[in-house]
Parts: sequence; structure tokens; C-alpha cells
Amino acid sequence: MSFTSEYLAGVYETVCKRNPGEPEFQQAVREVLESLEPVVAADPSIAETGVIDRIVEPERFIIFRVSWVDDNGKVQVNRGFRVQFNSAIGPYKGGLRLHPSVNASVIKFLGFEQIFKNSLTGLPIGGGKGGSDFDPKGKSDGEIMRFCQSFMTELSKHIGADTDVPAGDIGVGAREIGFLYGQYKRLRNEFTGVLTGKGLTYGGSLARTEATGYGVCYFAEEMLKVMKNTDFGGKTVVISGSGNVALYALQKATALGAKVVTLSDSNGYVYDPNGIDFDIARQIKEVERGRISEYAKRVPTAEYHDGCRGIWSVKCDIALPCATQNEINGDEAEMLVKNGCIAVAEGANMPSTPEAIEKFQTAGVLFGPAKAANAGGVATSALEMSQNSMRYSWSFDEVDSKLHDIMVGIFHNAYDAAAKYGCDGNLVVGANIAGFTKVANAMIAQGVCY
Ligand code: NDP
Ligand code: 2IT
Repeated sequence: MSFTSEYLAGVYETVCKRNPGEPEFQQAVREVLESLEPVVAADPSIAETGVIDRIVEPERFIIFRVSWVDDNGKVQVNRGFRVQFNSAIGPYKGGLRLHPSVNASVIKFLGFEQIFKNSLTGLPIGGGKGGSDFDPKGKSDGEIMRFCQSFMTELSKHIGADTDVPAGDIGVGAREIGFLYGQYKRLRNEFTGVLTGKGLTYGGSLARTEATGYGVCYFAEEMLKVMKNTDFGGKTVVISGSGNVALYALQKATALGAKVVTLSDSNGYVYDPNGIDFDIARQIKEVERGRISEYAKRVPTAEYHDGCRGIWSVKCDIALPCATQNEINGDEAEMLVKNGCIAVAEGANMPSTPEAIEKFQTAGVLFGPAKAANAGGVATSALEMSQNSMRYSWSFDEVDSKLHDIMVGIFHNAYDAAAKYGCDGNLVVGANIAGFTKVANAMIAQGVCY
């Protein structure tokens, strides 16, 4: 698709010139700008505020060296990042990703998406993201700790409970948040809610571990109910990934009456026609930190297939991609459509390529975009921040019930915004417009300050 608005075309051209060789960031910006066409058409004066020109440029981007000593006494060097993208509606908020594929483009795409996602939650959080090209796979606990301590030694200069509050993402879970938190506290001598996803003994929130996966299912449940008058009951579900988001999406989809037949990692996928057993999968992935191939060794009805992309050829009613960006391309989307898939809700960030989204939407497949469908994780992080401020903890059911209401609210916010701008049922457009509007209004009200 090319832009109808010359103004938006110009903004996109500037972004591409300013961020050359950053395909993921350009892809994320392009999708949002395309969604804003009806907003600009309805109110061309928005160009004069410069708000769209400003929102695509990070407020601050920090890049730093992270050196640490491995178990053999050898010095290792990684690169650390934190993008503080937008603070119009609250302190910067977003996860930290540790994966060898992390670079400036990946961090900026994630930080940009986070602005709109966080706005959609209805809670006062700005957009940020960070991480490193450090590969946690095969590292000892000691190596992970030394890396995290070195990473936080620099990051601590830039964050704070009212400034920027990081959390987990790929490769960052409870263990890493613990090491990061310990180092921050040691450097600052401050017990404060500077990170979320903390352990329950030191300020963490009940249900944060489950929140992203549960949230995807709550969002999908509302989308199925409102747009197709159906639910998860009796449906076959394909879930990709086998990390934090995938595992808890599996648990909730199963509880809602669906049969989840797959999980994957970057090496391959498992298929179990009887439905994947949550307890066994969690034991292998969360407790033993093993590979998903292990599942097929323990469960006789399951088969393991080498190569993760074959997962999209598995016949299903609902697909929940929960691994990584661009994991479903146009051909794979077409396969899902041909096999009768009726709904896709994105647990991962930007897992569908633009071609895949187009295939889903053209075929009438319900499509819940990441920034709406996976916002439950960061929403619950914001609930953790509230609990830390109050020095109080809510029960699991209290947090889960707020999460449920937030996800239902996000669906309706996106659905209504799409309808208002004549794009009925297009939740990509709806989520982008609804997320944008709140941030843009705050930026305009605060003047040209960045
Ligand atoms: P985890 O590290 O817990 O799990 C990541 C999973 O994705 C693993 O199974 C991993 O397999 C797989 N994966 C990672 N990279 C690739 C790749 N290049 N190709 C294929 N598979 C891959 O991360 P999360 O579950 O936390 O995150 C999953 C997705 O959800 C990410 O896109 C993240 O940004 C998003 N997300 C996470 C939230 C959270 O609260 N944690 C909130 C909102 C979104 P392997 O072990 O082989 O690498
Ligand atoms: O992509 C995301 O929303 C996350 N990784 C969660 C961020 C957070 O601050 O909880």
C-alpha cells in the first residue's frame, strides 16, 4: 500500500532516511502511519502540530558497552540498549530483551509499538524498550548474574520508579529481573518499584507471570464473542513459542475449553492431537529450562517436527503466535486461512508480516494485533507499579479480574475507533488510532517540549 496523504508519505520518507538499514523499525512505523490516514483526512490541521513528526522520533536512545567475565575467566563484550521513546502520558515503560538478534532496529520497533500499546491499557505509562545482543542460552546462573549486574550498572543511571521502569521480554524472566533488581538496589540504596515482574517476596505482583498469555486469551475471547458470536469452547488452537507468553496462553485457552495442539521453539515444534499438557510443558520450559523437543520424549501421543515454521501448516480454528517478530509470512497466513482458521490474536510483538495481515483481513479472519492483544503483560506491570506505590498487594483474583476488564476495554476501544473512522472490524487501524489519539492529545497539550 502506498500513502494517500502526502504529509504521511513525507513523515515515512524522513523515518527511512534517518533510520537506514532498520527494517523492523520502518515496518512498525509504516503500519501505524497507514492507520492514521483517516485521522489526517478528517483533520488535516494535525500536520501543523507536528505531533506525528515528533512521535516517530525517540525522545532518547541510549547505547552502551556491557562487559562481563565468563566462567572461563574470559572477558566478553555485548552491546546494551534502552530507547526512551515517549513520556507524554507516563514514565517510560517496557521490557528488556536478551537475544543475539537484538539491534537498534529491533529495540526501536519494540519501543515504538510500546507507546501505543501502553496508551491502549488506559493506564499512565509511556513507551520504552531495551535489551542486549547477549545470548542467555547455555549460560550458567553465574554468567547470567554477572551480565545482569554489568548491564544494570550502566542502565541504573537512566531509569527510576518515576522515570523509566523496565521489565521482562524474550530471555528476561524472574531470574534476570531478580539479578537486575539486586544490582539497582545495591547501587542506589533504594527499595523502589524500578522494575516490574519482580519476585513475590520483594514487590512483585501476583498474576504478572500469567498476565500476557491470559490477556491474549481474554482479548481473543471478547473478539470471538462480539465479532463472530462464538468462543474458545471445542476449538483447536495452534500456539507458537514455549516461553512465558505461550505457556500461559496455553493454560488459559485450555481452561476456556479449547484444545491447544502445538508449542514450538526456534528449533522445531511439537504436535499433540490430544492437547498439550500445561504441567508437563511448564516443567520442561520453566523449571528445567529445556527444549520443547523434550515434550515429545515424555508424552507418547506427541510428535516433534524439526523447523519451527512448519507449525503454521497445522490445521486449527485459532492461531496465537507467541514467539517473535515476523514469524508468520504471507504464504504461511494463506495456509492458515486455507485450513479454516477463523481468528488470530498476536501474543508476540509484530509476529505477522504486513503480507500476512493482509491475507488474514482479506479472508475475513478475525485479527487481534499485538499492541492490543498482548497488552495484558504491561498492563499488569502498571498494576505492579500501583501496588508498589501503595506498599500493598492485591490478591491473584483481584489482579486477574482487573486484567480481564482491561483486555475487554482494549478490544472495545480498538473496535469503536475503527468504526468511528469507517474501518469497521479492522482492529489494526482501530488499535493504532485509539493508542495514538491519547498520546497525541497529551503531546499537543504539553507543547513542543521534545
Ligand atoms: P521467552 O523468552 O519466555 O520465550 C520466547 C519464545 O519464543 C521461546 O520459545 C523461543 O524459543 C521463541 N523464539 C524466540 N526467538 C525466536 C526466533 N527468532 N524464532 C523462533 N522462535 C523464537 O519470551 P516471552 O514469552 O516473554 O516473549 C515472546 C513474545 O511475546 C516476544 O515477541 C515478546 O516481545 C512478546 N511479549 C512478551 C511479554 C511478556 O510479558 N513477557 C509481553 C508482551 C509481549 P528459543 O528458546 O528457541 O529461543
Ligand atoms: O512487550 C511487552 O509489552 C513486554 N515485554 C512487557 C513490558 C512490561 O513493561 O511489562
